[in-house]
Amino acid sequence: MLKLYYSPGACSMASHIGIEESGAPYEAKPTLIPKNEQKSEAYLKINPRGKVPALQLDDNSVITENVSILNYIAKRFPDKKLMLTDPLGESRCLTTMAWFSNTVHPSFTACARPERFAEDPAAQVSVKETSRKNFFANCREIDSLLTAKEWMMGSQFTVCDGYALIFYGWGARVEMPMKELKNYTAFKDRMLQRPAVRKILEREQNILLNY
Ligand SMILES: N[C@@H](CCC(=O)N[C@@H](CS)C(=O)NCC(=O)O)C(=O)O
Repeated sequence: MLKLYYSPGACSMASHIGIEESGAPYEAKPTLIPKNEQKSEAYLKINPRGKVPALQLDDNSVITENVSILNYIAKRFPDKKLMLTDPLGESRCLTTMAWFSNTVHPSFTACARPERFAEDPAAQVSVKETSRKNFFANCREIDSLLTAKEWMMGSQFTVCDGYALIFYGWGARVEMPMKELKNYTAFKDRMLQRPAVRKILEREQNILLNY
């Protein structure tokens, strides 16, 4: 059976929602960041980078990185139509997920963990302030990408949507004015109506259940 290693509230929720939406049987393996379990000897054998998510396949091979895990899930369970299949549509889906991974997520990390980006405490204050602005600017861009759209890719729900939801929750967690972002907020409300999404938010005790 597929095994998904995740930590509640972390970026692994993108893959968690993706696999739940696929309808495939899988085992959810909590790997708690607050307890540093992602750095345990056992987990480093799964992902030597010590990060969640990781997806372990039946033959024990492991896929890491949300973009790659989500692409794999969409391709392995094509009946669920979790990715656009025409070449341009697929590229657009990957483009957005790559941007989430290489820009939006790191802007939040720099805001939450400035010590990873500057050793000097005074510089950390500046890193935190700047990255907080950068992260919210990225959330505004997501809001504008959702203009007149039901889902990130338009009328079709894809694996990109669970990924987009994470940043809304992170912004809420650090008390950014997420409700000002009208398209993003309406999208969040639509996401919460999906049984698979709700199930994962409940399993992870996500802030968005009561936001
Ligand atoms: N680009 C990676 C990022 C993975 C990542 O940074 N995961 C974080 C959680 S959001 C983590 O495991 N952090 C633990 C640590 O850095 O010790 C992906 O999208 O899968």
